[in-house]
Amino acid sequence: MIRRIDLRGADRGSASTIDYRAAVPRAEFDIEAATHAVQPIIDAVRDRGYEAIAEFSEKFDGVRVDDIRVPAAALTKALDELDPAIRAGLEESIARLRTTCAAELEKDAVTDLAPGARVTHRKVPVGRVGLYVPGGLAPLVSSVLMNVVPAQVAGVPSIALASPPQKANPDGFSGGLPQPTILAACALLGVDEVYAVGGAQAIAMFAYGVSAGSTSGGCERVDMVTGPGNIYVVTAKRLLKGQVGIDSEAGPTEIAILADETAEAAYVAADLISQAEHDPLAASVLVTDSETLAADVEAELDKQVAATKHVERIRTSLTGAQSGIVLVDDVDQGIEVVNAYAAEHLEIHTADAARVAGRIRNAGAIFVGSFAPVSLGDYCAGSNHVLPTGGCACHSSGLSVRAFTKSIHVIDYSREGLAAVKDHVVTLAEAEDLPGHGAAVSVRFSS
Ligand code: HSO
Ligand code: ZN
Repeated sequence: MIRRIDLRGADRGSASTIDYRAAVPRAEFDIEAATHAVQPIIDAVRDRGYEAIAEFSEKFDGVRVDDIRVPAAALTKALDELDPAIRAGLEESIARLRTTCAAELEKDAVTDLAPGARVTHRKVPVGRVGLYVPGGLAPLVSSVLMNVVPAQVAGVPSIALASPPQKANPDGFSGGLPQPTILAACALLGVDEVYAVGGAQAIAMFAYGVSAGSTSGGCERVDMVTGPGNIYVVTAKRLLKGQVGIDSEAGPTEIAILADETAEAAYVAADLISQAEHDPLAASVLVTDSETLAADVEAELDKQVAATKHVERIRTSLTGAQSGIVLVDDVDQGIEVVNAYAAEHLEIHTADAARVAGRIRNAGAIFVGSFAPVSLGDYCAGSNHVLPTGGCACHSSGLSVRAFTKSIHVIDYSREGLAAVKDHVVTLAEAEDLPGHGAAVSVRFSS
């Protein structure tokens, strides 16, 4: 079912002509096409506020929402009604995330360069953030934690969250609110500003803000939007970047596994399936130097996929052009391939997995050895699961405390400190033909 890509015997080394990035293709994610659909939504929300949002909710989510702000009572009720086992899982996940996030907090860097010459790199949390949590194929309650906890630990004073309104269902759920587990997680985390708004309209709402009106509360604009979403959400973030800060773009999920003959085929197959379960466009890629393992994983996939709940979605993803088993000569070549691919998630199932992990430069997150599956990171490892996709891991990082923190250089020089470098400033300003710059320093020393 899954295709093979054979890179064995390829010309390697510095003169290599193989483009490993192209050898492992990715899902087509046609942002250009989505732009035509998304720009009018953004414009409408900017111009007509919550009335436009209500129209889009009716059109895309199939439900009329008169007030976009979720009432406090709905949050409390959702938490009261939360299954205790789910609550226990969320609490463990929150506790682990808080611990890792606390360790990530950076101190101000204070540097005394000379007498009276101090530069401080001050860390400041972003003032207000809008976190987006998709509903979609699976409502990702874990994404609430992954967005909220680092923002809270960073010290962000104002946090709002948006998630699509659900349709009414026969179990008595009246509709118009985000998925109840998502609301419960917000309540558990103390996030009380929640909006029943999904898709591109949610991102536009955060970027521009909307005023309160006769039937609805408003939403103040935010400084930064984070969180995963479908192609419309990603496109809206790209179009609104600049107007608002964004985290890295999160497209369809990806798992790459680098494995040798020591790997357990059943684990490898299960992990490939786990991420394929997200989306027909999800990518599952195995890179191995073992023909035997490749065959065993293929057999395991046949067996395990048939027994999964979301069999169609998984089959589409595993048989898609974005997934495959890549055969390489040895683990060294495998490392080159996975570094070029820059997967969102990379698992290492090789002898001496920790050493191999140390040679990985590009991955959103690295999972070391047989007992660190991506599912662990999705829920409860203490790491973040909002990670760069589409090869962006070669320049971007996953969500963390740092994503919610900015820094400011504070320059604190006395007369003595300035005197020591004044001639350099004047010379450099003249070299750039900007004598006014030099004069701004000299004036302080002309007696
Ligand atoms: N694997 C997804 C996150 C997720 N999985 C949430 C399950 N729930 C992207 O990293
Ligand atoms: Zn997942």
